[in-house]
Parts: sequence; structure tokens; C-alpha cells
Amino acid sequence: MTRALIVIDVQNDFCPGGALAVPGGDEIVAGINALMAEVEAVVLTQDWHPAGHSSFASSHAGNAAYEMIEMPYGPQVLWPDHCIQGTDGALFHDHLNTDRADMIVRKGYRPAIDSYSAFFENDHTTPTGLDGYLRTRGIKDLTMVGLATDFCVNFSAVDAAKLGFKVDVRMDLCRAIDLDGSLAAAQSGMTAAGVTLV
Ligand code: VGL
Ligand code: ZN
Repeated sequence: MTRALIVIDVQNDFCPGGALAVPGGDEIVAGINALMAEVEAVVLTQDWHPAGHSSFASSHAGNAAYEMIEMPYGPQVLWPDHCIQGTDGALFHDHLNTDRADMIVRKGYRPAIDSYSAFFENDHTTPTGLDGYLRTRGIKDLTMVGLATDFCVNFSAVDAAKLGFKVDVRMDLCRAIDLDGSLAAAQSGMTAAGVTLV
């Protein structure tokens, strides 16, 4: 068996004190580092937005953070400015073992489209390249952890299952934003897609 650990967006802006802080986001770092010893491959994702990104509420006059708008590719939550390329907020959490990473996937770098998933941007068609990377390495089993359970982990896990990977999400090593029931919706959506919640 060849298993990869996919570590989603464990970055300063998603940890307490960050611009889009996920409650308890920093509590999962030690457990993620420990899990790296049990897998063949480690992939980190990094939310990586240009300043003025279209997913930022500040880019839409008249809209506030956490409102929903319609984009050409579908509905989009508007977020506080976060994970801007080159800022401290976009860096991985200081204690995350980044040395162990074989691959770092950056996403959300196109100004006009957001990318929650590690596999496809929010139009659900533009690939990040991660599918090809994993396939060419012969990896079929994935364990996913990170931030946030109900957005980037959820979208990544569902896409991976659709692509044919066998996906486990370690819920104890994820933390959620939980916007209007988004955590419960994510849990049932992942389960329906064939993802195993551990
Ligand atoms: C995320 C909102 C905006 C995430 C990224 O990592 O879950 N959420 N950008
Ligand atoms: Zn983002």
C-alpha cells in the first residue's frame, strides 16, 4: 500500500491570531507531525492568494465578509483578506514539519477564481496537478488532515474520492470554521462521496 498524507492549509492565517482564524487550528500541528512517520508520502497545500483576490470581501464594494455572492463559476463565500502571497499569514505554522514534505501544492493564485480543493479550483474543472502527481507516484490511499474541515478539507476529500482515491479524513486532526451549519453539511457530503471519517 502506498499512502500519502495530505496536509491542508496549516497556515498562520487559519490559526489563532490569523486573519481567518479557525478555532483550535494550532492544536492539530503536533498530531499531524507525528502522523508523517506513518506514511510513504507527505503533501502540503498552501492557500496562496494575490492581493485583491476575488474571494476577498474587500474586493467587492457593498459586500461584507462571510456573505455569499454569485461568481461566473457558482456561489462563493466572501472571506476576510487572508493568505496573501509573501505575507507571514500565508506561511505554514511555525511548528509544522515542512521538511518532511515531498510536494507543496499552492492554490488560489488566480485572481478571478478561488480554489478550496487541492485537486480542482472552484469551477470544479481547472486542475491543480495533484491528481497527476499522486497517480504517477502510484499512490492510491490518502489520509487528509488540516484546515478547515468544512471548506478546503471537505472539497479536497470529495474530489479525491471522485477521482478514485481511497480517502480517510482524520477528524481529530482537522478544525472547522462552521458557517451556518457548514460542518454538518460537509460531514454528510464527505460520507455520501465515499470518504471515511476517522
Ligand atoms: C479556506 C476559506 C478560504 C480553507 C481557504 O483552507 O478552508 N477557507 N480559503
Ligand atoms: Zn483562501
